[in-house]
Amino acid sequence: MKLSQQQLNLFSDFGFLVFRQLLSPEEMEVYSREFNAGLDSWIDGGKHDGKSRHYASLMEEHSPFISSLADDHRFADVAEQLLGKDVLAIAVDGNYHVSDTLWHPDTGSLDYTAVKFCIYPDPLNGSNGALRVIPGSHRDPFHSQISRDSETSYNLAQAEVPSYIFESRPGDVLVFNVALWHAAFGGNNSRRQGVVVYYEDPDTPEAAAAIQEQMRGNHRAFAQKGRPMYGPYWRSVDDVRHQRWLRRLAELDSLETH
Ligand SMILES: O=C(O)CCC(=O)C(=O)O
Repeated sequence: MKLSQQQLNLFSDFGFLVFRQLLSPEEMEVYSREFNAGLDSWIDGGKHDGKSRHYASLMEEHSPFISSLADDHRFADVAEQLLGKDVLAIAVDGNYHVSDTLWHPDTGSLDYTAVKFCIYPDPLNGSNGALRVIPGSHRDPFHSQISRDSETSYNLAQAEVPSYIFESRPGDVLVFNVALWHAAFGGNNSRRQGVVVYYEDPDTPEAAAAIQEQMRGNHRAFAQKGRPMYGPYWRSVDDVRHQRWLRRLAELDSLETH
């Protein structure tokens, strides 16, 4: 899938892009089924209690279609074009979100770039938990100026902070630069969100160090769940690009969960 210059400009300046109906209704049916099977397989007792956020990897045998999206040209090729270079597929996972997600970016470092594709298997709007993003907040100085405390800084409730609201139907996908500030308000207690995440393949010491630091955090989260981040299913994918991702992560000492 080849992006137009306009799409690249939009992503560069505003930090996100929307693809309407990137996944077909038939694909979303499979997505929805595998999503629940994959997430529930990580829950003792097999059922989300709706009390706290649950996230789990979807890079396993319970969710082969979802896992394969990381290799799919609609995602991997697009990530390469958005970052303008080779990328590394880092994560395919899913969340049952509970209530609001407050404003935050996904990275503490602007030394590396990365993108996150968000897939919501249920229709969402501004009042029931649609993702919101602050356009242009992926770049400094704006990125660092934004305050998490909207009440004190802007005299605004979190949900009143100026933003783009991603109203979506199943099959719509939003991709954002992980430095972009984002949030969601008004969702129910099992709001489903799937993601596919790619980091740039680093070619400076600063980017490599920032990625290694981020990956240590990622692995810690899996270690707490008692599982490796990258299991046998993900490692066995027979695809040249996929195997390069694994080799490169190993070189960066970021493949194994210790
Ligand atoms: O609640 C949401 O939909 C946003 C989740 C989020 O913060 C993220 O994907 O990084």
